[in-house]
Formats: sequence, C-alpha cells, structure tokens
Amino acid sequence: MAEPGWQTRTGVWRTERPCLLGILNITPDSFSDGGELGSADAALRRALRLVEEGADMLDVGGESTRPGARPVPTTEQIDRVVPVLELLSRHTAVPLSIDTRDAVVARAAIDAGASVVNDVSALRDPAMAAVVRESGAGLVLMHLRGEPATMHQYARYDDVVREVVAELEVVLGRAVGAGIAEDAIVLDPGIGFAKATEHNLALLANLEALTALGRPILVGPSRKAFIGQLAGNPPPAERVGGTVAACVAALFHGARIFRVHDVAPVRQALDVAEAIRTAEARTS
Ligand code: HH2
Repeated sequence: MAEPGWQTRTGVWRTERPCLLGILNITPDSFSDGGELGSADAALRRALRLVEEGADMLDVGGESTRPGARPVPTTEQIDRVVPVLELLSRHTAVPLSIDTRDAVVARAAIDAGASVVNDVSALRDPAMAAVVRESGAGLVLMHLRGEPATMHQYARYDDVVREVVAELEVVLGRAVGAGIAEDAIVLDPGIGFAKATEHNLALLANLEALTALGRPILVGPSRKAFIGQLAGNPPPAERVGGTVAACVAALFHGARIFRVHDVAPVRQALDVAEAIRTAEARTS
C-alpha cells in the first residue's frame, strides 16, 4: 500500500523512504546538546554536516522542552532561530522545520524559510492553527500532557496506546476543523513527553494503532532518558546504539519520519532495515 505523503510549504514530501529530521538545537540548555551551537556559523556547519550524513530535513529549535524546562520568551526564541533559518535557507536546499509551541515564533520562522511547524504542544497556542493554515506549512502534531515543566506528573495511563491514539485523534480533528489540510499533518506519540519508560516502550511497540489514523508517523526517541535507563545510564551523547535500536523498531511498527541528533548511524541503520522490511513484504 502506498505511504501517505506529507504536504509542506516546499512541496509534497514522499514518505516511501524513511525520512530523517536532523536536530539543530539553538539553545543553551537542551538535555543532550545544549550550548553546542553558540553562533549562526556553528549552526550552519552542523547543519551542512547533518545534510551530508543523510538528513532529509532540519528541525531548528530555540526552546528546550526537556522535563522541567522553563518556557523561553517569544523574542528570545526569535533571536535564536531566525538568523539561523535565514542562513540555512541561503546555504542548503533541504526543507527546514521550526520546533516551537509559539505562533509568533512560527510565523517569524516561516518568513525566514521554514516550511514545517513542529509543535510539541499540538496547537495549544490559539493563534497557531491560523499561522499553519495561511502559510501552507506542514505540521507535526505531538502528544503531550501538561507542560514540559510539569509533565512528569501526568505520566499515568491505564492503556497508554489507546489513550495516546484517542488524544491525537482529537487534536487531528481539531487541526482539520481549523482548516489545516489533513495532507499537511504528521502525528507523533511524543516519546519522553509525560511518559515513563514502560509507556515509551509500549508506544514504540504498537505504532500500528497510530498509523490507523491515516497520517505518517514521526518518532523522536533520540538519546532520551528511557534509553539511558535501559542501557546502564550512559550520558546522552553515548546513547547512539539505543537510538538506532529504537528507530529500527519503530520503522518495523510503522514510523516513517525520525527526529535524531546522530544522523549518520541512524541513516545507515534505517536504509538497511527498510531494505529488509520491504523484502519481507514482497515475499510474504
Ligand atoms: N523531542 C524533543 C524536542 N522536540 N519534537 C517532536 N516532534 N518529537 C519529539 O520527540 C521531540 C520534539 C526533545 O528533544 P531535544 O530537542 O533533543 O531536547 P530539548 O527539548 O532539551 O532541546
């Protein structure tokens, strides 16, 4: 069966090949790479490396959403991300995504060249839907309960898969009801957002339930705490093997888009895993 496409401002994104979204955090405090990109030039160098390693899209963020993080004011986010997006637009042809919950930041980022809005709060800002609709940007709707500062207290579920699918179905309906084209939307179970390790594992193992909503699935397990917990607590930058494992498992359960820091190893792993997956599909 053909994979659903993803309509962004720069055209339809075909998800026949696993898509890699390389992470560019322009933040002093991100959990794994905070403070690494202190200037637009450093961000450009990292971006060009990620593209060379096989990133299909770059996700630029000016606010950490790690557990306990405090919100970053609009103007500060804009000051962080807009110069980087402008520079990237001039130097690379890959589509750019803005990781923000703030409609004013999203608007400024789109004007600076972003073609996708990655909103981990799934349209909590009442002005966000209009920004996405009017600009024709692609949209990532992620599952989150509460706010990053407080979300750990909402990591309680009777049936995490059923509840996350039901809650994402509601936000998908709300987005479409607000006039956003369904083709522009991808869904994300929000790995690590108001989820304990057992919840992350159940979601990654049952993404088929989410693909039933008819939109491509994005996952963001990269370097997250559950990998540390399962692998003897290495620091985030040493969670590459666990990230690869989570992405490959997610691919076999239906994910098509992968948001990662370590593009080269994940690209190689997913290209091989996808060849195996499609060979299996042809012979069964
Ligand atoms: N995870 C993070 C940030 N944005 N967006 C989507 N769609 N899905 C995710 O799982 C996701 C996301 C958190 O990771 P990171 O950017 O590495 O850390 P921080 O929030 O500390 O900057």
